Amino acid sequence: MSREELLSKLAQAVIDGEPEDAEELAKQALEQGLDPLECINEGLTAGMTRVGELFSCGDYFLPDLIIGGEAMKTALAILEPALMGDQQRNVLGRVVLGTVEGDLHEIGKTLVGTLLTANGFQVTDIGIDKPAADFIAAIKETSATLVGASALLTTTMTQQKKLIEALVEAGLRDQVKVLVGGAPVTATWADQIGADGYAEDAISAVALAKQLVGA
Ligand code: B1M
Repeated sequence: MSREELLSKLAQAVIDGEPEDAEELAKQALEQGLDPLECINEGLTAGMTRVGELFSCGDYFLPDLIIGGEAMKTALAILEPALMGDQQRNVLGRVVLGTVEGDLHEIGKTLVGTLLTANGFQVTDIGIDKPAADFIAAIKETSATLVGASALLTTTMTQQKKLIEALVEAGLRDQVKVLVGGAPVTATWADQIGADGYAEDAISAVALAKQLVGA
């Protein structure tokens, strides 16, 4: 199968919500020497974007989002270890990463964590639907100097602001740089809430994280 065909089939497996196909295609892609990051961006994420569009226009419903997410996660489980091949030995910085309270979207956040880890950061992923208090507890526990908050809903973006306010209240704002991201998040929003940076995708999150910790 050609590269284009494989990427298109990976996207289709997510659109159709077929985890087994997605897994098989991901394995095949690696066997054929495709770049795992290209498979994620041009295959799986392209499929997920289409799922979102179909949901927006009313052709897809919640179960379609769930099964599309499952298909993407199954393929990521095959592709992400291949990304880790580039892992460096020196720890560039300690990061606490999570999806904010009220938000159950985990795929983008996890991808950001994987690429940060692959590029030398020590990542504590606290998971999804996490209140500011959980981020703060993890920052204290790990002495992290960077915190990443993901939000995929316009209604949960405000939790990123609450996190920054809670960091100030806890006296930790000077200790940690705050990185925000997620589909509805913008650089303007990041500025508005006093975050240190906004990244549009996982690759730019790594570049920004390096910049923020001075690596
Ligand atoms: Co939901 N959902 N969802 N969903 N979902 C969206 C986000 C939506 C845009 C779909 C749509 O309407 N077109 C819409 C939000 C509208 C809005 O508020 N603007 C939406 C909705 C409405 C909902 C529900 C409310 C639906 C309902 O119940 N009626 C509900 C809310 C549940 C909740 O969170 N409380 C809901 C539920 C779900 C599922 C749980 C079923 C499922 C997630 C499954 C899972 O994560 N295990 C799901 C899915 C799959 C989606 C879409 C289709 C795909 C999200 C995804 O995984 N994308 C999504 C539509 C879309 O985004 N096109 C949608 C792939 C992933 C790689 O990209 O997450 O954007 P993304 O991450 C990127 C960047 O954003 C960035 O880097 C990542 C990698 O490049 N990034 C960061 C992300 N976090 C970052 C953090 C950083 C830096 C960069 O620094 C810290």
